[in-house]
Amino acid sequence: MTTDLKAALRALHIETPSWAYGNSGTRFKVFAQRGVPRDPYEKLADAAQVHAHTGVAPTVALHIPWDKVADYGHLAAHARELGVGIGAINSNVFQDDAYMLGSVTNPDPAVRRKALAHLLECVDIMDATGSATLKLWFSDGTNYPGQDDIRARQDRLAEALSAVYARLGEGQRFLLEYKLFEPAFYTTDVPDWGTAYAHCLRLGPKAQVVVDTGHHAPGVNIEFIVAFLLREGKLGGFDFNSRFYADDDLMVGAADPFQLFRIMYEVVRAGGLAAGVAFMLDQCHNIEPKIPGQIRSVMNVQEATAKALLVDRDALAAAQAGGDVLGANAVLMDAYNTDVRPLLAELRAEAGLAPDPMAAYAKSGYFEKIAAERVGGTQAGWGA
Ligand code: RM4
Ligand code: MN
Repeated sequence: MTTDLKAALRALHIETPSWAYGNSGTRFKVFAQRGVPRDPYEKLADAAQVHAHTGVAPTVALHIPWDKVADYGHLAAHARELGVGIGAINSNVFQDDAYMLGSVTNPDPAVRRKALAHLLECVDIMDATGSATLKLWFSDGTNYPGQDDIRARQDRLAEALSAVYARLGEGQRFLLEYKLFEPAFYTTDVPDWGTAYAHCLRLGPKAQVVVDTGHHAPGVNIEFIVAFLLREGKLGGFDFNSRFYADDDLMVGAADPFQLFRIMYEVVRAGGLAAGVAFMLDQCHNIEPKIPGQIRSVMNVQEATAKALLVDRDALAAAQAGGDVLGANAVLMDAYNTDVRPLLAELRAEAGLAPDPMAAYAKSGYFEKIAAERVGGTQAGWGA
């Protein structure tokens, strides 16, 4: 194996979300699991385990207010002691009663001011934690035709985004996330990548689009979106997860590892591994254990990336230029069908890690320790 391939895999960093470690569920039931963190400090300790065993998950995304603490500088210092750093700050303007008719696009200016104040508070938290990335997802939209003025809501959105943009400091950026529906069912104010892209384009280089892989209609070609946004310098990052139906938030690479490979190939093709693209997970482990769920997800992204890096680009270009449809397809499939697990095991061994992170975690005794220690108190959840 070439040293370039290994260097690229070593440089791949996958960010895990604090909310993956807490209890989550569906609107029918949230099942409590043993050993689940009771506060953001314990979530960071769990995330540090994922990094300790995989070696490629050095940052953790926070969600505010789920991860509200009195002193964010202290939380960031705690993360550093555990060997991890604070990644993206995720804003939350979807769980307050005031937001029933929207947050930044609400017809009531007082609600819009409240939502904007929260977004600006998230930038303060970036300053305090050293985070460079703000993630914006708006549940805003309408349920019935005529409910509100579609165009006016875009004006309100643009106004809020430009206020947040103006507040960003040196080296900070925001990522605007789109989602086709849910919780709004008639119109969504940021329903697709085109809407997110248009708003970001107007604002400038500190505004980029984030692609949550679960936020598309069935059948949408996500790798096309990725290729397009990368070409325009507007792909800020991913929220990785997988879906069978809608926004399922299952483990990335579980539903469709081939799609993940095709996405990662476009990233590799565009030099996106070294272009500041954030590779984040946005998942909820409802029935599976959480820390192993994150470890498995990180490994799935690594495997897809390794396969994407294995694509023989020269052979592919030659087949494409010669109009060799089946030959070109075979080049991609050869890479996809390669078993990269031995290569990744070797890479881990070279880094002083156990070759199988799942087994190493199971053997570590960490789960038994947290299950015994974390009794009493309120387990963290996703706040719904
Ligand atoms: C949303 C969106 C956001 C995530 C929340 C929990 O659907 O994907 O990225 O923060 O869910
Ligand atoms: Mn997301």
